[in-house]
Amino acid sequence: MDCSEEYIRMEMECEPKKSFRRGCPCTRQTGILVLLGTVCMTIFMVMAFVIYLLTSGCTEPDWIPFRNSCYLFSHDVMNWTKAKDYCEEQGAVLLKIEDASEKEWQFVTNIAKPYSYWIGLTDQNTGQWRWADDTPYTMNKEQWSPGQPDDWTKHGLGEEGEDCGHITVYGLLNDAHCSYKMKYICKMKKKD
Ligand SMILES: [Ca+2]
Repeated sequence: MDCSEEYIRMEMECEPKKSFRRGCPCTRQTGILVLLGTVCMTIFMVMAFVIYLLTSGCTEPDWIPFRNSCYLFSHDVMNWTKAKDYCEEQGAVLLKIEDASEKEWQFVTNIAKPYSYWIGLTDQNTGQWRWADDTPYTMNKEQWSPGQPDDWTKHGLGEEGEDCGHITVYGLLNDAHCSYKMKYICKMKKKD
């Protein structure tokens, strides 16, 4: 049965008889009409969601599409290393932002605010800030909070300073102790 055609047919039949109200054969039909409308709307919404998933290239519901990638803004919290491992288990990376992409930076920070998220920046291996996939990072001080990164040591979380990068609640970068637990952002290429 074509839902929309049946819906319109019943509406056309019932509309002129509304004045009869009680006892009108359309009273029962009105109930069916409402039920049919609800079913049609539900089918439409499910189909629209499936089409959205298929065309966005991001097959998991929590992953948000932007250009050629899908992004997961986590709800749970982990330390930096566990967040990196989790992203890699999903076939993704802890967020790496293309150096020259101001639009990607805007996209990420607009969604991230007002929460803090780990991203894939660290200087714990070489003393130089690099992405988690060990590719070089080009420093852009405009994206960092004033005075950061400062490798602060009075955090009481261990001997080391701050070696892992995150987006702050203000949408700017900061270095923090890698053992700290916070939300994280994974990024993966869209599937073909
Ligand atoms: Ca810091």
